[in-house]
Amino acid sequence: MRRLLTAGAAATVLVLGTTACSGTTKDNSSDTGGGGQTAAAADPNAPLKEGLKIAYLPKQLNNPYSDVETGGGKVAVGEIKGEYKLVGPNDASASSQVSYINTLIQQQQDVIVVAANDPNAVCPSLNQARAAKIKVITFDSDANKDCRDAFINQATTQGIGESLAKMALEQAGSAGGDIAILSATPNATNQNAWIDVMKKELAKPEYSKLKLVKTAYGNDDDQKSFQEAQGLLQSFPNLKVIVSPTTVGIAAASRYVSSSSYKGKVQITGLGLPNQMREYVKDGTVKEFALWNPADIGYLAAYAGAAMASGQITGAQGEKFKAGKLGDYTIGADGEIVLGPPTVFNAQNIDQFNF
Ligand code: RAM
Repeated sequence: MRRLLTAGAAATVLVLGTTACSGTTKDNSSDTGGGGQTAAAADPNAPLKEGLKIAYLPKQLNNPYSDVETGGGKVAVGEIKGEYKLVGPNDASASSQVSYINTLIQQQQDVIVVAANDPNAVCPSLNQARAAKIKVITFDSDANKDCRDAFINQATTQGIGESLAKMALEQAGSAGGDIAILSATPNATNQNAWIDVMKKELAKPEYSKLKLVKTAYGNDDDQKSFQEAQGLLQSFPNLKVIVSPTTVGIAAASRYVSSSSYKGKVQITGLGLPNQMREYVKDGTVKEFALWNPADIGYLAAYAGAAMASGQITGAQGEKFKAGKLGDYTIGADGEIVLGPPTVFNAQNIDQFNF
């Protein structure tokens, strides 16, 4: 089987799409930054402020992915001697985060780090926060760029979409066939952006053997994702691959398939947490999937937020800042900061990862 990457080292990485470090430093006084508001000039030598109140608002609290992500944030906030806070809804529905943002404004947080459940539903509240001088950093799932100061993207959107399509092609085998997507919520900015790239890839001649028959939504709810996986398999008897670009969906689909007659006949791939997927890789249900280290996203977001709240950066393209153990980062177009390339996990390397 053709591998996406050369395996061997602990971190097998996919280098796809563009990198984070594009752009050169511009005259910040004339730049409006990622948020579309006129920003004060950045002072890269300003000291990092201590005691910053940095609040995390993930898509939902009861998701192991969010736990790892915000765990990394907590470590970074500790390193920079800030005050860490974690709040969030129990479901990832479009408007579930609004009341939390309003409370964080009242509490006069310095930075809100948010994974938007919907790119627009959170915008009025996020802009109220910015009007109250709170820096808004999106991570994982972006909001509309007019209502945040910077976005921490886990990898390039293009790279993630391409890797999902490539893994589907590999897992479908030489004859190809029907594939389906099991996504998170219908509004999720991140999954929708990845699926858009994936569909563009599937339209290319090299993917002509694959037919996307359905995109189902498990809403990042374990039970609903399990049922949706079951429904896809029953509705499409010729299904070869389920691609799930969500850690909740891929784990639920794998659990269903691993104890069904579809095991070995239908492949599951997508984005998963190694600790949740290990048993399905070991029992042969899953051959490969991808992800990044979610802890690093939360960690990077804290440093970006602190650099912004300290006046070192404004969110303008080309600005640089330091992110502790992760090293130096440069802000790209539209206030985007890219963590790095994703890793592909398989039976050979999965035991080298613990998250
Ligand atoms: C789920 C969430 C999250 C996404 C990962 C891959 O945990 O939808 O937003 O980034 O999957």
